[in-house]
Amino acid sequence: MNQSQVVLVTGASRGIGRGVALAFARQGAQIIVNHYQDDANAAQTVQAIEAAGGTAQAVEADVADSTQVDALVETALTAFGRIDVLVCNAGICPFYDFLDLPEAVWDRTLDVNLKGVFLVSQRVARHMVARGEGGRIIATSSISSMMGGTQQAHYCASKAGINLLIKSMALSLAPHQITCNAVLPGTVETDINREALQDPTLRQKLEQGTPLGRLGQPDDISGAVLFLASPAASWVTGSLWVLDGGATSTLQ
Ligand code: NAD
Ligand code: RM4
Repeated sequence: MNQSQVVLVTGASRGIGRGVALAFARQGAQIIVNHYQDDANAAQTVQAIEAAGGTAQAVEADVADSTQVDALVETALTAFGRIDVLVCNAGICPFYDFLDLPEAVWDRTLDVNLKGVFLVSQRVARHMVARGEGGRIIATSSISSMMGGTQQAHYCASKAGINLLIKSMALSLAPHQITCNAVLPGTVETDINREALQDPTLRQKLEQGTPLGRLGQPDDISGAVLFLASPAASWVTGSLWVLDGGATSTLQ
């Protein structure tokens, strides 16, 4: 049923976005692999998608820049004719304590993580509305949208913003049968936290705080995204889906 889905995944050159793109590829989807300054990894994602039976094109664009976002959506529509599913996944997490947090890092984090979801979703939603066949928008939020972090005030604020942006979009776009949902991953091992996770104390604390006993991998997230893009989820909108091995269900 999903055989011919056209899927735009932002931040798909590596990590969770690559995992999501590959999961769609295994269903034969056509995928736009967005990234920022990550050509070599994006090329590898495209190769892996093609090996898995999908079709893909890499498109560099900074999701925080409206001109580049316009070009991204135009390129996608020229290449594939339509966008059925948008996965707003691009994100950054520069670690700084609140007292040392530079204004420029606050601005950039909010611009990429939150404004980026707004810009890409608005452009793609306008296309979906004009096309009149509904659509799916899925954002990668985080459990950090529900809990603070000593090194992550800016990141937590950006992810909390995504949650209510998604719920508000769900209301505006429901008349057009465009569903809007977010997944909220716990700690997933990717480049975003690779250095931080080299600290054995932090790693042990995170593992012990996860009832299922291990950190996440990109494929622990992609199944939920596929479900939200599937016909089975046609009545699901405005939902925030925690995927964290139980980490936010325990006080430990
Ligand atoms: P990652 O660093 O491996 O991948 C980030 C991706 O985003 C890359 O493809 C990169 O090119 C892209 N990107 C960065 N800035 C961009 C920009 N300005 N414009 C377009 N693309 C840009 O990290 P990841 O862990 O795979 O993160 C993916 C998403 O998952 C992020 O939104 C992150 O906040 C979220 N997340 C990650 C975790 C985790 O523990 N890894 C947990 C919860 C949520
Ligand atoms: C996530 C998660 C973790 C961290 C990443 C960078 O959203 O909550 O704290 O690994 O952010």
